[in-house]
Amino acid sequence: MQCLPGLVLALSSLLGALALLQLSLYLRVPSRYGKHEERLCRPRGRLPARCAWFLQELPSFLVPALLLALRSPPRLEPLGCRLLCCLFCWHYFYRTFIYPFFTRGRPFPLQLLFFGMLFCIYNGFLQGYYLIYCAEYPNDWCADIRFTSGLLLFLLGMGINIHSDLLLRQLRKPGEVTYKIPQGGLFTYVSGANYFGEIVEWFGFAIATWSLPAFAFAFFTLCCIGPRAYHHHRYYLKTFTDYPKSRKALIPFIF
Ligand code: NDX
Repeated sequence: MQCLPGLVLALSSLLGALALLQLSLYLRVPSRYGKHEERLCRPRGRLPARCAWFLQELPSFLVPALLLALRSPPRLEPLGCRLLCCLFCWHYFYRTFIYPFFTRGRPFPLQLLFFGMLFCIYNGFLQGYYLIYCAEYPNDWCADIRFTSGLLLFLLGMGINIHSDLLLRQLRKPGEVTYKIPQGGLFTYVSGANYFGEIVEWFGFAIATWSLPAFAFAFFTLCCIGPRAYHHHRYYLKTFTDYPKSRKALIPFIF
């Protein structure tokens, strides 16, 4: 396989367009899974959360891993390329093989699962293809301020995301499906602490890779889970009269 810069540009632009479509669809009405589903616990047309999240996220790990394995001759240099590709796979290893097995979430709608999988194939291909076949970094990229600051942001965001997902999980006993007020960690400041972490993580990745595909994905993440954080916030304010009034939706002290 060769690098086709036109393909990278076209796929990144389409990802940006999907982000805008996502924003226009879900700004007013939240995507219908989890606490925003209208009819709850209807088993038909749904898959248990563990199975659904595993299947949905698997292509994001598998596609770049396959591209890496298929690359001939193997690309081992420069170190920056390898590290960046590993960061992406590391996140999706967690999201595919760890997160689903601990989730206590509600069954997930099959229709959204289908679109989610398509999205993960698309994005896994774009990010993997770019990093493995196209990206060119100088040998000292690991010492570049963009790489180091982006990596720090990525790690910080990932830490916030994993910790916040853990706090959410601990709100329920096994088998429970009720919603409670999240407490602790960054939830002290925002309703969408896990989303804030994920957004910081992917903007960190974009800065570290300094690439169009990664910026397009960070923008998509913002347009996808940013509105969802806002809808979560409204849901909490409507449902719990004692919900902390100083808590913001997504960005501490600001929004
Ligand atoms: N999966 C990313 N678009 C998505 C699934 C939906 O990873 O057609 C995007 C992802 C997909 C989406 C994906 C892509 C776009 C799609 C969309 C559906 C439609 C849309 C395909 C791929 C589409 C167009 C038009 C462009 C084609 O019962 P429950 O499940 O609510 O329980 C929850 C629990 N919980 C609580 N428990 C007790 N008390 C409370 N108060 C609770 N609040 C929540 O915690 C869950 O078990 C758990 C987490 O819930 P929630 O709602 O906070 O997070 P969730 O949205 O489920 O995300 C889980 C994690 C989180 O860390 C988040 O950052 C990450 O996944 N994520 C999620 C979505 C997208 C994404 C990351 C990204 O874009 N990077």
